[in-house]
Amino acid sequence: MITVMTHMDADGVISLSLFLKKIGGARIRVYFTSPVQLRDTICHSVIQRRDLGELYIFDLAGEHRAIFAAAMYDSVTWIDHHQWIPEIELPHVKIIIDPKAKSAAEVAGRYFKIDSKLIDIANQIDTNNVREDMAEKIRMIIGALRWKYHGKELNIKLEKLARELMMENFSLLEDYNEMIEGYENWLLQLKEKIRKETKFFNVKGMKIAIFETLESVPVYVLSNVLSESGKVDLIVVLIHKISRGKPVTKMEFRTHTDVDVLKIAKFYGGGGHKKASGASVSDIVTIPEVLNAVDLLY
Ligand SMILES: [Mn+2]
Repeated sequence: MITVMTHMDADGVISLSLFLKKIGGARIRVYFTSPVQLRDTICHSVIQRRDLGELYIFDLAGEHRAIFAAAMYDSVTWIDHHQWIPEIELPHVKIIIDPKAKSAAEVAGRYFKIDSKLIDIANQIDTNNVREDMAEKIRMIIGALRWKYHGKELNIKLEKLARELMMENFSLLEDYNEMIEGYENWLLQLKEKIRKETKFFNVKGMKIAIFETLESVPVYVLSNVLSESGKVDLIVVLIHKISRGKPVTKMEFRTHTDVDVLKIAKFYGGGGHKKASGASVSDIVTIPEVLNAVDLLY
């Protein structure tokens, strides 16, 4: 059995669709995860299994510990477009990275020699430059699924969507309309909250916007709302959560300008790329602390 680990976003879902197309829709094990959780996801996936077989990883930046974890599998094909250089080389772990590609789906399409309308859709969504209704619809469906479901259930729903997209029969997507409506109502309230609660700062001539929240939010929505009142150099989202009885701060970084947001993500032990990055810190991260970090790094 083939195992796939892919990013829990539109690019990750579409990369999976392309792979499914490549293997004729065969049954596989799928895990949707994030760069920060990748190593844990891999470790979890090997428990009580004898024949690990092939592992495919899409749209997830890694580091040496994740590579070593992946290396437990018989062979690994790792396709990504984030800005990172693998620290170790192993003969059975093939890592294909193209940071110039607009999406991992683009790299996957080239690697598997699959041409599909889905690649352009992934490009539009991943660069937050949605031009077509179908791209907007797919982005809304994934946002709505992540809003409505969690854990195993979300995993099943996202795989189902990837299989529907694989067929490129977009009329199937009409079934999501009702859920999208509920999600849109929630989004309206979120936008209101963003306009009211985002705090602005100026450090070293950089315009910084910080939004604190207790629940995960679609970061592109925040970025789009903030752009209504001019370009922001550094957008920071602080998501405060409790995990296993301890505080965790999930951080997201974006920019409307040329500021390299990968730098601050790395400072907090995270990753991503120059325009979009994130980190997860096992502690409470406060606004003054972030501003200090910006002052130090830029
Ligand atoms: Mn991507």
